[in-house]
Amino acid sequence: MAELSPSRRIRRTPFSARVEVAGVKAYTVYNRMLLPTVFESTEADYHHLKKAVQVWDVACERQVELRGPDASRLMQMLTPRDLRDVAPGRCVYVPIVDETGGMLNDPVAVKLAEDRWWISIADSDLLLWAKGICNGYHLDVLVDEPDVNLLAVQGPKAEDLMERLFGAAVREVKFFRFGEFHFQGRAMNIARSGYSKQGGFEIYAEGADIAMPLWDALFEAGRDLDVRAGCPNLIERIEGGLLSYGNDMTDNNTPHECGLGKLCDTHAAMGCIGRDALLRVAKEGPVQQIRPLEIAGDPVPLCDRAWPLMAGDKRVGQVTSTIWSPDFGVNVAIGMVRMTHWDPGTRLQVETPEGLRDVTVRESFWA
Ligand code: THG
Repeated sequence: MAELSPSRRIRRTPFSARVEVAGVKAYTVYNRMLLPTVFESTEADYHHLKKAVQVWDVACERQVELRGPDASRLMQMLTPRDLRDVAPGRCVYVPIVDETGGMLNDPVAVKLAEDRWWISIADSDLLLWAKGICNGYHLDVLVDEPDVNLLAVQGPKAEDLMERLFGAAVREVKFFRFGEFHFQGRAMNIARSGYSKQGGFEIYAEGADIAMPLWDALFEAGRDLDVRAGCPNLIERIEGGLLSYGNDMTDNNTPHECGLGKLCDTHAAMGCIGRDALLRVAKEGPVQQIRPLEIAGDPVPLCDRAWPLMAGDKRVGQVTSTIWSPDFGVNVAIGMVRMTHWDPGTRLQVETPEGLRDVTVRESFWA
């Protein structure tokens, strides 16, 4: 493939200079910002992630800040997840939907205070939607994108590394909670979360000036732990069933189709835009849903468009994420499958760019 021409429209992150020194080999663009995708190779990065610790520049997961007396009210308007019992100090994975119940984003919402949230967004312009709702409803909330840059520390040795910088208390942070820690006199929120199933933390670094000192300190402290620069790994995330907005689902899908129906409490989520639309699908149930799929044969190419999923000559869905898994010795995949064909064990075929392949619907994701 051709190279990506750099320009102001494609934002660098405050970590990009270090990412490049670390030997990044490929980037994608996410929220109009650079996101590394490969360092050594996708497979080498994967094996290392599963046994050591990596530092990921995920600053492209921008924060949409809601601040003001109506912040929690606005947050609840954006999502069908019931947020009434969410206390400050918690992170929540929330589907964000439009007036038709279509998915606009699937961020992690960070509740800083009753009147202050950070929405850690996937790849869509949620800032514009939030500003539009805020202004249209005359809410008393300031909506903006603060200078917060997310750095993830992922892998089985993440705790050991984090303790060296932030002290033993970091080990006490529970899954999807965050606490305030200090680095070089600067306060930063650190959550137990991240886009991998290997465990780890996410550091919400405020102020671009602290980014490189933080990066350098992690590498300095983690030398004997074999700390390396990494990034969300395609193999590991498909094995773990982590969804990718824009790939596995778009605004054409409801949360129920994405398997996120369990996060929706459409009755309780008063004020949620799209509540009426979702009450209908919640009652009837979805007619298609995300499924883990196994593709037979040799390694398939990466999926950069929806591949038709066929039962004979009938189209029954699509495959949207694929890769060869070294640990499981099969092609792991994620797709959207019509209800007539979504039972585990169902045998289908997929039209890859290199021809037809046999597919089996799986019971569960691999990891
Ligand atoms: N961390 C933060 N922000 C993010 C991501 C992240 N923004 C963009 C993108 N990733 C959003 N998508 C996801 C998808 C899955 C998860 C987090 C963000 C995730 N899922 C857990 C799982 O499926 O095992 C648990 C979720 C739950 O509590 O139910 O972690 O990675 N800050």
